[in-house]
Amino acid sequence: MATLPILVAPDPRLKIKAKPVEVVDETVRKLLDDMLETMYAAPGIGLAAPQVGVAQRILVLDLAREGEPRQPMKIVNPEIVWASDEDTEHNEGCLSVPEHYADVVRPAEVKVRYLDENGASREVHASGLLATCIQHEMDHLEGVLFIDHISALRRNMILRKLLKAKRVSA
Ligand code: GNR
Ligand code: NI
Repeated sequence: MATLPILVAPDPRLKIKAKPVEVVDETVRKLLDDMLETMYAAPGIGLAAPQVGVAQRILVLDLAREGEPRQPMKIVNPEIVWASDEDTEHNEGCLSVPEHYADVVRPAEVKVRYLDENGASREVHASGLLATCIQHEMDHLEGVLFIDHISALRRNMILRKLLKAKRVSA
């Protein structure tokens, strides 16, 4: 296993629409494991492949609290097959938008169909933080960040700050 560098906005690779995985093979399983290790090290509760520069429809999640046993979820080619009419608002952050947070409104519950690490089709009915997080990760697969859900004024302010921080550290 290995940790991978996490891309920080603004970065054109975070804006690419990711391609479906054709076969869930050993390469995909290795990436899922490396993404989990990267997510735990960050630390974060989710990570999508575009955040590590891979334009494929792959994501990992683990919503277990500190001190609880790990609950890794490995998700390939996810599709929302149902979303609730009811919305919920959550204060979101993103490992690719470090140190910035904003309230984002999304469907409160979603049913997601996906392939597991063996290529088997599965479904998960997500509510609460899992619903928010899985939709946040699926946005990454479309090249969408949580800051794309807020006003252009705030988004551009955040992007300018991140760009400036990159210039200072370069
Ligand atoms: O670690 C993360 N926390 C989080 C909190 C609220 C809503 C979404 C998230 S996902 C984020 C990790 C990340 O950037 N995933 O893409
Ligand atoms: Ni994110």
